[in-house]
Amino acid sequence: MATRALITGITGQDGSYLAELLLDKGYEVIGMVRRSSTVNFERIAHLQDRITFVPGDLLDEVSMIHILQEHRPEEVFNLAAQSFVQTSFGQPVLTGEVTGLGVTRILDAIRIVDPSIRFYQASSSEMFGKVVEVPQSEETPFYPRSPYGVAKVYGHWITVNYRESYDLHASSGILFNHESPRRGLEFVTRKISHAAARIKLGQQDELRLGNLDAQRDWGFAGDYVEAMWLMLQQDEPGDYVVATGETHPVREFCELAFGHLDLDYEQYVKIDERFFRPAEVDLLVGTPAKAKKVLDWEPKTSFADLVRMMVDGDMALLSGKLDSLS
Ligand code: NDP
Ligand code: GDR
Repeated sequence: MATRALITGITGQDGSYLAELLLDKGYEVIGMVRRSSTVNFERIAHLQDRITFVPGDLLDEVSMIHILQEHRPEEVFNLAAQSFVQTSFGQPVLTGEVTGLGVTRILDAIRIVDPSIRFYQASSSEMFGKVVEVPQSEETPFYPRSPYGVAKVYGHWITVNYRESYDLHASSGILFNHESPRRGLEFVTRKISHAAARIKLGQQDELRLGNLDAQRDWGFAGDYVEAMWLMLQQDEPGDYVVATGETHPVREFCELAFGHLDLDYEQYVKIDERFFRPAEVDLLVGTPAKAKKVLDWEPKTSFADLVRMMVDGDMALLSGKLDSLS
């Protein structure tokens, strides 16, 4: 019998890569999707026929209880969230409801329906926020700097609490930024790769960005979903930092992305106050030592390869060589 897994957030970047990985491993994949007036399956178009879609929402515990009762998954990957930090400043309550309390709703549905279900929570390096320690590990104290980061700290601790209170096999992956050609256009890496390609093709004149000095530990999403899966295959649940161990400023991403197209980013990038945040996370760099030791996981894609992959993806998409990035 194939293992059954439920993925929330399956229409997102990570959901698409995780669905691919699980299907390749012979899983039966159930994808929870929220109702919208237009279909947004762009990232999973190529997998659509192999996934069972079920309607549900992290705002609605009843929907999750029904899904678990009806589909009886053995593993649940909670990837759904209001995941954009900038939006969390404008919609702090919604972000708390979805990204924070949503985790309790799904954990509680598991406790009620079948506490033997293994659970993965998509925690985030944004929980570290202000620099307290470098590099950041599973032991580094949290100091979130946005409503999103605060909500993720709640989601992380409620996962730990349900593990300890109800003996759930609940794990939390503290993932540092991970990107891909399927990244949402509002995130800085994809905003840069997409704009560089448009500028190269004469479709755009300039790119407006905020803080170019922020430093991030950027990896490839396709590598990181493997770590999510590995966490649920361990005898014991746990918390794991998933990162590359390298950090780069936004400016360097610009330099490499434009440089890959023989362009000088300084001629096109303009600083725009609208893209600065009320509180910034200046420096993130994680140590994946525990993931390496316990999960035998390591990132495979270098920073330079990631930048090239994203720019090449956008060039292919914008020049009509690809219909979609799925
Ligand atoms: P995306 O923003 O690409 O995807 C988010 C997903 O959540 C989408 O499928 C979205 O559905 C769904 N969603 C949003 N609100 C709800 C809701 N109320 N009920 C049900 N589903 C909802 O995120 P990523 O794929 O990049 O990230 C996956 C997870 O990992 C998120 O929890 C994110 O916070 C976390 N994370 C991401 C990192 C990264 O660098 N990518 C790093 C660390 C953590 P729809 O398509 O309908 O909007
Ligand atoms: P982040 O990703 O906030 O780290 O959260 P994002 O790509 O949005 O920002 C990274 C850094 O770039 C700076 N920046 C800009 N960011 C955006 N989006 N747009 C701009 O124009 C711009 N200019 C500069 C930001 O200030 C920031 O410092 C991502 C999300 O995927 C979260 O869900 C996840 O939890 C974390 O990564 C780890």
